[in-house]
Amino acid sequence: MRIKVLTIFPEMVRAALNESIVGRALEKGLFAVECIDIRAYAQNKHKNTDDYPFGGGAGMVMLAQPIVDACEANAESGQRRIYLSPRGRTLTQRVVEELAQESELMLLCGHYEGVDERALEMCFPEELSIGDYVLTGGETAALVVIDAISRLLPGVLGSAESAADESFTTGLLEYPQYTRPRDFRGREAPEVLLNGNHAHIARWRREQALKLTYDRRPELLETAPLDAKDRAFLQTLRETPPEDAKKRT
Ligand code: 9D3
Repeated sequence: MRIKVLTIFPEMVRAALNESIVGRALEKGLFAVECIDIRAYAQNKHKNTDDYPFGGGAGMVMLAQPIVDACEANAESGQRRIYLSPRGRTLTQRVVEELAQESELMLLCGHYEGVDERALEMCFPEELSIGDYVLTGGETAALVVIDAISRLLPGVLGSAESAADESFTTGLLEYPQYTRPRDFRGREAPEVLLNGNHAHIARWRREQALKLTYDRRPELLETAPLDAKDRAFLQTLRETPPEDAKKRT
């Protein structure tokens, strides 16, 4: 897959992509990201990429011309073009899975009060939000999209990591994890994890995942695949009064 990111902050996007698992995957050539500086396509002498909104109002609007020129200069056949925008459809793992099937993506990062609508009509038929909160611009949203896509591409995660794609394969929140030391400042790791009974460990983890999901995201239990044992365990939770609400959201 190749992803082209149109942005007025190409160095911000590049810097973030050089780190961690995404950075390693790019180094290995498992996918490619090209950051395209919209300002390089500005035609006016001050290299402005924005102007005052027609009709008045707060803030600035990104000019159509540099965006459309940047898009046309970087078009590829079969390219899927997406404008990151708070008014887009919301990103979900299902959308990420769909995007991970594409071979050519172009992401437009907006700033100021938005982008001249004509640039969107001409080049970006699709809009995508990463959730209902307000960012300063689309760059961090593009990074979220790229991060989520990258971990689905072949070879990016180790086989162990990808097989254990817990909350989206089990449909439940993940069980708690512990590592050394056994006793951290008087807090013992759960005994069941230390004695090596793998059947007990698997059941304990499953029940922890069920309890966390029951407490925090009960709506997930309606779609998660559950067996008779799971249902029996959930019934015991429903019959037990809640003792600790502090971790609830
Ligand atoms: C005046 C109305 N504002 C919308 C709530 C204007 C506005 C604010 C901030 C328009 C764009 C932005 C910058 N945000 C993004 O570019 C963005 C975004 C977001 O803010 N939330 C969730 N997903 C995304 S994707 C791009």
